[in-house]
Amino acid sequence: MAKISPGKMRSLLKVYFIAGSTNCLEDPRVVLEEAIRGGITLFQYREKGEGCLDDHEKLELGKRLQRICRDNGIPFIVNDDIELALELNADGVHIGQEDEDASLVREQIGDKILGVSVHSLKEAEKAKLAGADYFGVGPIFPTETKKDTRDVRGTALIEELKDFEVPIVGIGGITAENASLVMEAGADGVSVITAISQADDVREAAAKLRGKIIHKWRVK
Ligand code: 3NM
Repeated sequence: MAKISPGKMRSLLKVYFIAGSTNCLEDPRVVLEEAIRGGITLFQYREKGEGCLDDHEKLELGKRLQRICRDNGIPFIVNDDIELALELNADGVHIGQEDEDASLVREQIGDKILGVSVHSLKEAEKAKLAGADYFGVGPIFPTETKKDTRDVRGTALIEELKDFEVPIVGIGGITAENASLVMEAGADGVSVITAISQADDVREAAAKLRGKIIHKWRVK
């Protein structure tokens, strides 16, 4: 598999759904299927938080969610866990600044998609040199989902990162109501946990978000 092009990456980042078992109100497989029906463009398996699955169970749920993604042509990204990503032969990994060095991860995963969370121009420069395929920037808005985030900075960093020519996805407290602000700042897409996983109607929530993003994308 050749390394993903920035153009293809930008299109995949539009509606980037992230979830694991602790985020979902019902079976994560059902939630993922519904989110796909609603029009998500990329999925990240992030098995974290109180009561999250470990070892064999984490692997098994990963396999099931990956199968659903494969059956629907949605690339499957694994959060943090490089070993799991390699074992599953996932389409990519997403790492934070607290995880392994991005250039070492790039060496381990070859041409798979590499997403890196960045919080400053300096981190972005380093991630670009390491071969990041996209930057995750957040938290844009306050979030209840991740307790150890950096300070909320709004869309300022997204605007500063425009000249890097690396695709950008915003994260943190993003909803259908505020997603336009993230796109207007220059992001290529939005990544969300709560806005989709905790919705009463997951499919409708994903479709609503997609409607906002795709509209912005077309008029850009
Ligand atoms: N990373 P929600 S914020 C996983 O700032 C994650 O890097 C963040 O969840 C960062 O859509 C976040 O529910 C949580 O706010 C996003």
